[in-house]
Amino acid sequence: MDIEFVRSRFIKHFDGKTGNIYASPGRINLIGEHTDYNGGFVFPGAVDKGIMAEIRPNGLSTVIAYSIDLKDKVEFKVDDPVGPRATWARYIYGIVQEMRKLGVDVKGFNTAFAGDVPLGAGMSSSAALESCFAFALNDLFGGNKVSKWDLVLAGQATEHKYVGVNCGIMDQFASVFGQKGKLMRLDCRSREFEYFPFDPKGYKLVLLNSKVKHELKGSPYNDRRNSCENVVRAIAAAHPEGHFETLRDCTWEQLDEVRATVGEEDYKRAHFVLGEKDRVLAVSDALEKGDYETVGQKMYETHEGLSKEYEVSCEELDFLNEIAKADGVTGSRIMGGGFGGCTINLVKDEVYDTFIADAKEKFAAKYGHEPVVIPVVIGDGSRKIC
Ligand code: GAF
Repeated sequence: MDIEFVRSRFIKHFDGKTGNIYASPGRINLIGEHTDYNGGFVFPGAVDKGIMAEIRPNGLSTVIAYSIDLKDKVEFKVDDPVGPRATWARYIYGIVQEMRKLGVDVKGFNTAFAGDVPLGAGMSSSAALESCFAFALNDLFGGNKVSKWDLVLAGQATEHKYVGVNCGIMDQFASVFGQKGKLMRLDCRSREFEYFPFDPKGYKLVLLNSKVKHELKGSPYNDRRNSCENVVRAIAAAHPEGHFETLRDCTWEQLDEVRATVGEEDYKRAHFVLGEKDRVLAVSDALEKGDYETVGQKMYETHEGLSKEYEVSCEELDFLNEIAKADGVTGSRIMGGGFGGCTINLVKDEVYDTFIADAKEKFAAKYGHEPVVIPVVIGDGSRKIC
């Protein structure tokens, strides 16, 4: 992302003065999908792509925001009870509201921002936007008194209350806490996490963007979460002596006990989540031993579960997964919420070129366009640039 590009647009669309520039990344996730809102584990890392925003307090009580990519300008009062209609502006509005609740005296500001995370690719462009503004407002108006975890939660609350996606905490966590060259294993129940340096010799991580637009808002994402919560409620009712908050607190046996009560669909969803929790732990062990074959095998298992049990795949992503398998790619799976977006692939150097060429050719022959190849570079989290 080019600082001069953002600055030139900020100068052009406002009064010629410059402000501070902040950046926040999108994320990848090695494994641990749909586990965050189930109290499980995730394994994300920030990427070298994200959102960059220039911001300058304007002495008013109005936020004037310009989206460079969409060429759209929106204004709203800091204390407006309703907020703007445009979805992109609601992320900024939500962050303003949540930061005010955290005691930050947010005043009016001008901002122009741009992004290089592909939209709808499942790389969390929205979390990048939320984290960028949460970090910036904390710096500009809050003397950096708000903790990083509260910035994460402000982003999540924005999704829930102002956008309507009942997401977990993985994306905002990765965007705020990311570190160059490191993945992070986060326990979403305790919020404890560890950094894992990730530089697998002889392998590459690459995303293939199917360009099927993934859109969580109004998607069955919230239905998946509801299914998981139904199962927890059923298990809690069957075990009044226990304490069950999320599927993390439930065992395979308890899940089987309530199978008839919850029905096959909810059962399948929860079955995937319990399996995914175990897979993340297996991957952590394998990474510590440098055993990338096991990492890859678990990635394929996750894909299978996301496709058949959680049912968040689509034809195009299953097709990319099949090509990976046929080409001897070590691991491949849908990444992120699903319903489109990317596959993430762990590829041995010696099969990389063949795989990429094959994926482009076969996908284009079937769907009329090539998938976009995005080599993964693990970058830093939210930061002030200047
Ligand atoms: C989306 C959500 F925003 C995350 O919280 C997470 O649930 C993910 O889908 C699936 O793992 O990115």
